[in-house]
Amino acid sequence: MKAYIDNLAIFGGTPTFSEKLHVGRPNIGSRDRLLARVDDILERRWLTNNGPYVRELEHKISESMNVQHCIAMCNGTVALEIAIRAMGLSGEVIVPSMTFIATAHALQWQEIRPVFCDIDPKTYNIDPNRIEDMITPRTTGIIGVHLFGRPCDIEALTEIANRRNLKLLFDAAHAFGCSYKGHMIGSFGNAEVFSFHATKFFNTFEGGAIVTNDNALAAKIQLMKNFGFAGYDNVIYIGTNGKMSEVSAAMGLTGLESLKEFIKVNRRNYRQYKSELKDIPGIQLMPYDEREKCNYHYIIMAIDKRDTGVSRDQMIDILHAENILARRYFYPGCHNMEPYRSYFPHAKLVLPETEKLVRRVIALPTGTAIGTQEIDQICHIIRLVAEHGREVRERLTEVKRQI
Ligand code: T4K
Repeated sequence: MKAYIDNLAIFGGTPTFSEKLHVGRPNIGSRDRLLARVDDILERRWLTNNGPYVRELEHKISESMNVQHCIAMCNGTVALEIAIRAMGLSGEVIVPSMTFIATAHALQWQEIRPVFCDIDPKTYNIDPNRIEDMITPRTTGIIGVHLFGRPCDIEALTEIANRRNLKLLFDAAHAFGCSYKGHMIGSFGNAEVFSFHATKFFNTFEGGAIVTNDNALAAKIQLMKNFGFAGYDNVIYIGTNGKMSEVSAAMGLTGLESLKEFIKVNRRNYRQYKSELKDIPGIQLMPYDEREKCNYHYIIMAIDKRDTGVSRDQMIDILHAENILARRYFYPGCHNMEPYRSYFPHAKLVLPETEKLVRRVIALPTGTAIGTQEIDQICHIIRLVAEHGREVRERLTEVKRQI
């Protein structure tokens, strides 16, 4: 372990890790079970188009959430696009800017204007108290994002949506396996959308799903994800290709069998980070509500530069030099990226909390690819830097001057 800031890799020391530690290394279940399923697929010669593994995965997911319908998709972005279209959203839709760009793009792709709403700094989720100010005659819906797996204020959002006659969709990309007031995420709003991308705690290589209790909506989504085909040679609707392949479903079914283990490891990592980062001035770990079901997939640390002496970006540079590839999820916020930055140059004026948070947070490595020793070393570096923040900052300025 490094005892002095002189030993930090950014100042010429040897990096703590010889190989890069990533955020988002995939969780992989039993290889034997997966390969047996792949063998089955090849034997059957049924590779995609509503195959038996896709149907089994959909059934298992809807059952686990107590939801009527689960429609598996090729990825979370296409699932969002299809859900938005099937729900009939148009004009303007209110969304947080503190999210992955796909949430906004899924709207803009269909020429629907995302109207960015600020977040609650305590939850990092869309602030229900700010939504009504953003509603105009063109508003047709709200998309809540359960950011980092922590549910939005679903009750408040549902109340606003009902009262103002708006549709309500949840981007639940991060919230597979999480609950809200004892009910699994998946059964709220008009529909909820999951991502099963490789970097998510539960993955199908690429993949996603829409879940809903609305029979008519589910029927529409089924058509839309398969070009609008209602049978051979019979297209009755505009559609696209959103289908999940059998090999992805095989990965999903295999992952489901290890889901409890993945959560156990994530929870162990979270608790270790929580205990090792506690009482460091200016460092706050994003807490999970352990009374609910959580997947503990994201380890998010917020930095208050006034107390640590170093900024979030300086901390990132220091960690990267140690081969800890921490990420700035979701900097700089959708409203600061194209095309939104050009379309709505003044959006930041109504997003003060988002503007602050995107400059403060860091996602740290976790998952089954990270061990307790590695977390120990990561926390040690963070503590060393934060406790010598002023000196570190001065040295960084010196180094910059010399370049
Ligand atoms: N809504 C929200 C709120 C989302 O967060 C997302 C996706 C979506 C919607 C859309 O769902 P999808 O269409 O993606 O299903 C990643 C993911 O690509 C993206 O799925 C995810 N959110 C987002 C939060 O993270 P990047 O650009 O950060 O990924 P990338 O390629 O830098 O990978 C992250 C790290 O993971 C890398 O440092 C290396 C590691 N990695 C990655 C892959 C793909 C591996 O070790 N193995 C791998 O196979 O976006």
